Amino acid sequence: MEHTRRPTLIEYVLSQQKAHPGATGEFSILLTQIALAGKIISRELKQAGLAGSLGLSGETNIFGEEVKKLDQFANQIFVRTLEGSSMVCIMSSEEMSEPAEFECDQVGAKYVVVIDPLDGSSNTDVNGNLGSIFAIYPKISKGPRGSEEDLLQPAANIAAAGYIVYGPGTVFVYAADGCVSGFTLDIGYGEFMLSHPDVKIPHKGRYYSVNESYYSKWDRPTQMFVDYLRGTDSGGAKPHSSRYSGSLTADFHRIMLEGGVYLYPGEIKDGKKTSGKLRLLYEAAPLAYVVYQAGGLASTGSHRILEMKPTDLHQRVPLIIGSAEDVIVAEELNRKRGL
Ligand code: FBP
Repeated sequence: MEHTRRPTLIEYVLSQQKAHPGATGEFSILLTQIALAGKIISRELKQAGLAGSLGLSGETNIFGEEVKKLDQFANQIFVRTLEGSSMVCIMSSEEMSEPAEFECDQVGAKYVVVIDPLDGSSNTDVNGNLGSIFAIYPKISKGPRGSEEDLLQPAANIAAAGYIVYGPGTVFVYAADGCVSGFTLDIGYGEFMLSHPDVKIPHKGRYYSVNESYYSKWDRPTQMFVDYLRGTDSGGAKPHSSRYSGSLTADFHRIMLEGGVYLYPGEIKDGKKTSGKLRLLYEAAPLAYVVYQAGGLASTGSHRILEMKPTDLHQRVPLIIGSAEDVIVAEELNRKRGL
């Protein structure tokens, strides 16, 4: 009897690379380096309660947020792993106020990476789902060194993007060349094995993920959209079911597989609408690229995330992301209410 087995991540990436005759393999190595960081973080999370890595680090970041030990650990692992790849000239992280530049010579590092090393910080100490989010851009600036110009590119320029979910299992999902594929970590092999080939998000969804405790602070179109999702104002359409885990990555993964919409809207403060909590570069743009490759959409309500040109490394944006039909309902409500 012939024993077949699933391809590993590197085998799959190399098979996809055949579609690019000029490819040098650097991109494949970089993707597997990011997966390596995910394996190291996954192992640390699984024993964090025993290893003393739960709780606060005692430090505060430039946004005045208290930094968790695991946030710091995850960030350090990504910095070290990306530097070690010698494929990256500059990287930026949600956990770092300034980008990190890596030694690179004339010919070397032609990639730029942005990351949210550990998403879902409120879940770290309660064994809740967590995630990492990444995007890889080509270097566009002249000269050997990377610059802010390389980091502030629109998501449409992304070469590949993805996320890692740390839940009951650890799943690595990446999008490139119009295809989204998922790999589950086989802890026996220590390898990510293909488990979700060619993911396509359902056009219309079953679930919605939003922190409804902010309802009173939202503008009218946002409230009307959530009323529609709840079925209280959907003209009899079957309501979506509410799921909010505290981790964008975990909620997004469910929506990618089963359809629906995640939103983190802005709030009305002093008559003005804020930009919400999520970062364009590290959260919204990478996931917008992934959902788009799978047939979904990502919007601020009035602008498509993929077309947005970032103006600041830590810029925040309202986010509505998921099944195309659901996102379009939200955009239409915004358009109708003239916002
Ligand atoms: P972090 O990257 O700091 O974790 O922030 C993002 C996030 O944790 C999302 O994963 C999650 O959906 C949301 O914020 C939860 O925010 P809130 O507690 O305001 O609902």
